[in-house]
Amino acid sequence: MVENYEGNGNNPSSNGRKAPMLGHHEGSKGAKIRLTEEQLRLWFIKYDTNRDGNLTRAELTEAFSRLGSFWGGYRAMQALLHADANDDGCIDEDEMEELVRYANKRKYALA
Ligand SMILES: [Ca+2]
Ligand SMILES: [Ca+2]
Repeated sequence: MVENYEGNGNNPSSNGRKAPMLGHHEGSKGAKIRLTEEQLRLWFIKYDTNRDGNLTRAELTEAFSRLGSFWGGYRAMQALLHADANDDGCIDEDEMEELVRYANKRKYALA
C-alpha cells in the first residue's frame, strides 16, 4: 500500500507568514519586482521619446531593453507582430492595450 501524503489539505504555513527568501542567491540580479499592467503602460509611454503618441520599433526596442530583455530588438519585433493591428510598424494608443497585455505575459520585472 502506498500512502497518500497529500491527503489532508491543511497547510501548516497558512497561519504564519512564511516568506520565501530567494533573492540573495539567485544570480546577481537580486530581488525583482513584477510590473503591473498599469506600470507597463506607463513604462511604454515613457519610451515614446518624441511624444507623438506612437511607439516605433526603435522606441520599443529601447523600452524592452531597459526592461532587462537581452533581445530588445527581437522583443520589439514580436510585440509589433502581436499588437500592431493596422500593420503600420508602430504602436498607437489604440494598440497600446494589446502591447501591455503581451508584455505582461512575458512577466517583465524591474531588476
Ligand atoms: Ca514615438
Ligand atoms: Ca499600428
